[in-house]
Amino acid sequence: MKTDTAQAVYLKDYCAPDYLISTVHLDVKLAPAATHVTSTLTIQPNGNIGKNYRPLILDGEEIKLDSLCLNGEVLGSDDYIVDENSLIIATVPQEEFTVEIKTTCNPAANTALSGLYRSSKTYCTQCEAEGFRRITYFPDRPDVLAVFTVRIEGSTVETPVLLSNGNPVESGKLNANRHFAIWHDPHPKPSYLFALVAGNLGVVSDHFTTQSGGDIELKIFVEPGNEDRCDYAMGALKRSMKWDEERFAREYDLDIFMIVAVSDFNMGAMENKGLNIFNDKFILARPDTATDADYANIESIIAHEYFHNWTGNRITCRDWFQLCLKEGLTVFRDQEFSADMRSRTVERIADVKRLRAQQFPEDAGPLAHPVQPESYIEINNFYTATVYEKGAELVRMLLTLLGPDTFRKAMDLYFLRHDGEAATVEDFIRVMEDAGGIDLTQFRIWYQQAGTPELTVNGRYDRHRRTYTLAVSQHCAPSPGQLRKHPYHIPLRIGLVDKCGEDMKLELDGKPAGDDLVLNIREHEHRFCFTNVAHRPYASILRSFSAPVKLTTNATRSDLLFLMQHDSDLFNRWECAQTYATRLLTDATVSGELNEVKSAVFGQALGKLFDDETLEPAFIAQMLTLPGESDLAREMINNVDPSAIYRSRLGLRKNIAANLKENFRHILKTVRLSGAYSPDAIDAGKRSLRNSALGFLAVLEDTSTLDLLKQQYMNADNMTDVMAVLSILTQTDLPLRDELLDDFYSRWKHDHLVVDKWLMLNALAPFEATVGHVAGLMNHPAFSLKNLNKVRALIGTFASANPVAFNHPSGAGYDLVSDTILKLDKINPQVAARLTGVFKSWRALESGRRDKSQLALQRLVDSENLSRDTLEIAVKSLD
Ligand code: 0A1
Ligand code: ZN
Repeated sequence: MKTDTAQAVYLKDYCAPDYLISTVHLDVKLAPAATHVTSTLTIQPNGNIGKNYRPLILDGEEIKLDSLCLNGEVLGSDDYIVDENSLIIATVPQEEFTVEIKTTCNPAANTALSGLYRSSKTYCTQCEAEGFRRITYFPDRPDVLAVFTVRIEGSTVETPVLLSNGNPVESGKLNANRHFAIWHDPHPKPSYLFALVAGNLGVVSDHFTTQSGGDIELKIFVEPGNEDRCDYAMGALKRSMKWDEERFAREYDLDIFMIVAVSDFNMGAMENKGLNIFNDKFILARPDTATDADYANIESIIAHEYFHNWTGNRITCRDWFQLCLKEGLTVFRDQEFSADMRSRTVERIADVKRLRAQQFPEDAGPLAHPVQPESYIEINNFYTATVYEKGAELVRMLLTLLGPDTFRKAMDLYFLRHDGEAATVEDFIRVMEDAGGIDLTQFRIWYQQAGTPELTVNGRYDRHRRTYTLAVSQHCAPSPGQLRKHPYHIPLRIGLVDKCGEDMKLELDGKPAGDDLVLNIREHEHRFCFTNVAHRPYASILRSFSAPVKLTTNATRSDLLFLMQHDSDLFNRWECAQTYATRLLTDATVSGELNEVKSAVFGQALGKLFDDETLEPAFIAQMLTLPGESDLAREMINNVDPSAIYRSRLGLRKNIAANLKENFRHILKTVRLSGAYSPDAIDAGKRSLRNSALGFLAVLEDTSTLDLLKQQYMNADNMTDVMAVLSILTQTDLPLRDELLDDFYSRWKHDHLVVDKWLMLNALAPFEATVGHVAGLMNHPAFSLKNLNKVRALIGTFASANPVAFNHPSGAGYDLVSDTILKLDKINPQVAARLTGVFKSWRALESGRRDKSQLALQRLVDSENLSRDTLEIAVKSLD
């Protein structure tokens, strides 16, 4: 294998650092092509090294060493070795000593966006996971925690704002239009949490009073002119701060909390201590430029980064194999926050949809890896849905197993025991065991085994004995490097619903068991016998999706239709609708024919929901959303023909639209929004229901609906309703589609975030001709390969959200994407590698497309000088 030459890093090889750093003084003199950095480190040997004397090895990459002093003495070139990746000083004192390192880096040439780079004219940094070594030589590993003091010097014209972590200490003017600022962060932190920002930025300020009375300054920095788009982000930040105090008793711990929004960023955002840096699409919002979904993302990503202050920063990771310790836990926390701010059920549905769309295919394909991997080649490739989303599900299962009160006590203990430390997943589990008084030995398997467990649950009612028996079995298919799997400890939440739709009082083997029960599944097979069951119940299995498994049950279609109406667990009502539709659509895709009767019955069941006034509009909108094409492809397992799936799904939408058109018209008349636009969850839910109704009516393509679409586009006072019209039209080839898309572009071509939406809309048209159209757009002035948000909007959307066009039978879609990857790899390997992940399900395709996607991947592997990042993903995908 070609990656054999690249060194893998193994969890089992972890060794504590030889040297610790207590303080870092950084002096950064900014200039675009030559920024000078002086780093003064106070260093101590870690423990008694004794006779096994160790050299001091510092990481460094793409920087030039200018000079080196040890305890004030200049070192000559014989005293150290510098190579591409490190600086080694062979002999250092065995008591505390200082090292002063002078280096130069080139932010203007840094297109990888790791280390110090420029976004427009703003200097900014990204140090997770291993970017700090591109700024200065340092032990760039998360278990070396130091107190940082940073002096930044720059031009008063280009960089009037100079920011770093912690609290401001001093600032002042210098000669020749230069000035400086000094920042001090009292909390010891690993280098990956270092940040520096300098530029000409506008600022929006506010403050927050903590529960203990501390006054915290809050600041959001943006490009001048964008200050009017920060209100929602600021509100979200304050809500996050309050929530973490109320829910987890976590207070903020510096005098100031800052967010900077930049338009060039590898990921969504970064939790640098006291100075979060964001991709600006997750900060900037105004009703006319951002959709409800954008607002919801902003709220949850602000919360996520803020929550990292405790889960990630105060308690950090010992090494990168512990990534899920901070990420899984923090995703869990942001999900809980969103559930409290919005509708718990709708949030849960969104979380599970995301898990299934992003993590399940990862777990089922060649890139499958455990939540805690055992090895990696490039750590940046391990910021995955498995670590984040499945990692969050594992924390949620612990909450289910411990119960809310005990879980909270366990979290208190975690903060108490590990504050200020670089901790491990094992530390976290041990805390859960100690506080919960339970044995989680078997539960640990969730962290170690890749793959999605398949759970089969079959219920059988015995009328004579009045018993209901659930036979439960679990199985997990082999994944790369793991052929045999141990059984998991699965918390299975269930209820039995009676014929009136009420939860039955459960009796398990003659003993009362409540009405909502968590069964502990630990073996390959189990049998649970419910006694004294008056009639055949409707089994509601895996309530609230209590474990990240693939569930198969023997529920009949009429069971599903009944539970869709009556289950007290709203998540499962949605799940039953999804299961019904999935069965219908996979059958239709295989047979080439949609069962009209079953479709009509399903439509009627959906129609009944409109009469239930207890249901929130946002929930009904979710019920109306059919499983996506990729969801269906995943269910079909192999021989997947994306065009056939698309046709069956459209067929069912047409059937439902025809059967429910009066209901949909009624929704448009009666579900009304009054007053000015508000992004709150209730109004957003109403808009999503209205737009879902409009979407169904649109597949009928009658002139009255086209008029409605045009009217809504023209009259809308918000981007949600505008985007809804355009997204609906994107699914058609009506002339109105091009007319409105052209109008949209000419209205918004000055606004880079809205232009991204236009690129996405263009990438989504589910027609084979879209391949050529997307290729053409790569030459449009709106597109640039150097701007990652543009690449993600056009090429990322095309490859991950348009199965029909990406999987063009000729292979043209694959070639377009692999050509782009090759070009992007030279600019930004991290993002190129991420894009390569779109090929992960190639093996499931029908043979023609399978061969062509394999060729596209092979072309990547065979190309000269591919980065380590992209090579790792491409090679593993082919394995
Ligand atoms: N820790 C951030 C995500 C992040 C990860 C890696 C990055 O660069 C390689 C940047 C950001 C978070 O979880 O939000
Ligand atoms: Zn995170």
